Amino acid sequence: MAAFKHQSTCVIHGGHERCAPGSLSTPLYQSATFVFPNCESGGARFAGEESGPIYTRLGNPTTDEFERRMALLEGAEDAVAFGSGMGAVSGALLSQLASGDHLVAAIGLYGCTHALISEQFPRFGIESSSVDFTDIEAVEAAIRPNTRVLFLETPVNPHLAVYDLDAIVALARRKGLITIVDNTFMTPLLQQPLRHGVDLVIHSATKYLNGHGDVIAGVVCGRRELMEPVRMAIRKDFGAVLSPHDAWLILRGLKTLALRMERHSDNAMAVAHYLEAHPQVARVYYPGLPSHPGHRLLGRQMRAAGGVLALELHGGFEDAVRFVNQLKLFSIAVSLGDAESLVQHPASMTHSPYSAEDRAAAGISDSMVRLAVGLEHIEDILADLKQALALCSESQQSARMAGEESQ
Ligand code: 3LM
Repeated sequence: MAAFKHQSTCVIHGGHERCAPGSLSTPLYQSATFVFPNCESGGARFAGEESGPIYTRLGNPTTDEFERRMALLEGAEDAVAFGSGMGAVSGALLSQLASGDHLVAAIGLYGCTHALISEQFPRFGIESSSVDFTDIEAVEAAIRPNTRVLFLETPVNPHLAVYDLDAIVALARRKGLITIVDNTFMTPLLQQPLRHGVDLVIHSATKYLNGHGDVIAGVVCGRRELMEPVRMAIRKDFGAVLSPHDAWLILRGLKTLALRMERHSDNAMAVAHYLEAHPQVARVYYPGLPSHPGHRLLGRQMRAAGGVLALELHGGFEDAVRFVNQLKLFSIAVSLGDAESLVQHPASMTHSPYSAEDRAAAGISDSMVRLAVGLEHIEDILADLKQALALCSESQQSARMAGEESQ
């Protein structure tokens, strides 16, 4: 695979092989199966003795280009595309774990990942412990003789805690464990976990990689020896395959990833500063802010802080709901990484699969609001936040006055 000096070139050209008619855009091979020139050739392809497509669940030329581009961007030997981010999360984990194994997972993971690990895996004899990965000694203490994997997101969905990849990899190597990192919030443009020694990297490609809110997809990246079972056992036999049309859309979206990540990060940084200085805002969670404990890792493992942030208002839960409902430019929707700014309430939406106790232990309060800052002009974004906070303050004041009158 051709390597490029700059990732901003790789997002456009990485893995592209020009086909005979010379089309600039990657051709879409919207075909479930592929015709063999003869019977011997078909058998040779199944035996891995001849290259060439067989059947789209096993590989497809359009999807292959997405996988080559992702491998180049993450600095991996190979990448395997999945039909969703959860397909990639479960695929990566199941490629490493079997009945009787144990994994240590970071507290505060995307809600369905938490449900997969804590509710589904025990049905198959896979146990887990949930630990704060900012405390490396606690991670070490949770490791058992049957532990195989350390699993984390960094920054964490939704409260943006940042975990130290170098420290976690050092511990994993000492203990002979596999590290798996969900890099969805950063993309390889802002963070490349494999370069820190992580073994497997996952993305929900639904988010920034595609970037246009019209695809559900995932991808796993890593070295060939670990990717072989992901491709040939997990995706082939479990079948969470990506549609070639969706791979084509992601390849198109990827071309602007460098520009988009810069704009998302700049916009989110400005929003974080604005909110941190606002009297109605109790707390802002964004690693770009010097007040954030993960800020020290900016520059060392993250090139920028990305487009997602969380906040809490002084008024608590009711104020949070009022604030979300008052926003006009921000759409009330789960997901992130789209051109449109989105707002959601983690406790009742993305992180509702947690029990109330698990959510509290993971640091996800009922009054937390998550913003996925989009690509709109920053003045329009700030104006929307300002008007929503002003309306919240007005309704707080009238509620207080009504309370005083009734006394
Ligand atoms: C969300 N997250 O709004 P898909 N890993 C991470 C994620 O954030 C997600 C996945 C994996 C959200 C989705 S909630 C119903 C909407 C860090 C998804 C799973 O399977 O492609 O959705 O990815 O935070």
